[in-house]
Amino acid sequence: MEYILYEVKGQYAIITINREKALNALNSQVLDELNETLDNVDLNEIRALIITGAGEKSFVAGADIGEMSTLTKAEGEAFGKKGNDVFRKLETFPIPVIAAVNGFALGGGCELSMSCDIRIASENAVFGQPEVGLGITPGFGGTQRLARLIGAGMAKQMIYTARNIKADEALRVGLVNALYPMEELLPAAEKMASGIAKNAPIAVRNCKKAINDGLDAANMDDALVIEEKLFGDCFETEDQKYGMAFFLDKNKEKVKEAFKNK
Ligand code: DAK
Repeated sequence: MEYILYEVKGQYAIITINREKALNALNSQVLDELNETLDNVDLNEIRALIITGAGEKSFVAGADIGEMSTLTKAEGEAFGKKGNDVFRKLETFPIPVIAAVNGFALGGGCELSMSCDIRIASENAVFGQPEVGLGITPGFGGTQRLARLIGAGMAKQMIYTARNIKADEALRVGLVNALYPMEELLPAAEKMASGIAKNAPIAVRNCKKAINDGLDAANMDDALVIEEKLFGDCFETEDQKYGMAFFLDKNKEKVKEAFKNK
């Protein structure tokens, strides 16, 4: 692959958008390679993903403006669909995805980060949806995900004004969970990913699905039915049997031994 690096680190993996000369802007090839990378993640081994950008200046500075500048209406729609499909794949990916936002996250870059489960950022990060300044709407889910994440009022302000916000404001409005000096960002993401990977994998996956599907449900009653089903689904798994036996049994070593090869 030309623009995507994929590094497995035990039970988690790091995807790096590697197009530093163009501030990791998303052209069709980057989107295709990201899609293929996700298809090839070994879900029997990998329990969490991190997505970041190459270098120390930019996570992703948006969709590739050069490529978009000559698109026809039909091609624009196809490009939007390509991005939407891969971002939705990420959003509904069975395992948690952490965006380690290391600089500019503009347009499609902000949208990419919002398709991830968790966003943490470097102190030099800048977020924004500058599309209306370019004569277009956000096209990779920005109008929908930003409003859901930070509320309609602040999302509308960001999108209508096309004003970028700095990391501290992104933290204040809840667009990111935490800020780190650049050199501490990836280690923090890795610590979080390995912490997630230590927990019961079926339960973690079911939590992601319950939260996502519940947020899309028509009402709280439907949402709670989704949770009930995914809660029930955890029972009779080795993870559930082990987790509860380990808590209840005074002889922890015996429990570890009994479940060693399961
Ligand atoms: N696309 C292509 N190239 C980009 C780029 C981008 N988005 N952002 C930066 N680059 C390239 C620059 O052209 C430059 O290339 P060279 O001139 O060196 O060849 C190189 O990266 C370094 O950038 P700068 O020289 O501009 O660096 P500065 O530090 O001066 O400025 C910047 C950094 C991030 C403030 C600036 O590069 C910038 O404003 N970039 C554009 C940011 C932006 O507007 N991004 C949003 C793009 S719009 C849709 C589908 C998708 C979308 C919408 C609709 N449908 C089909 C419905 C998505 C839209 C977007 O994402």
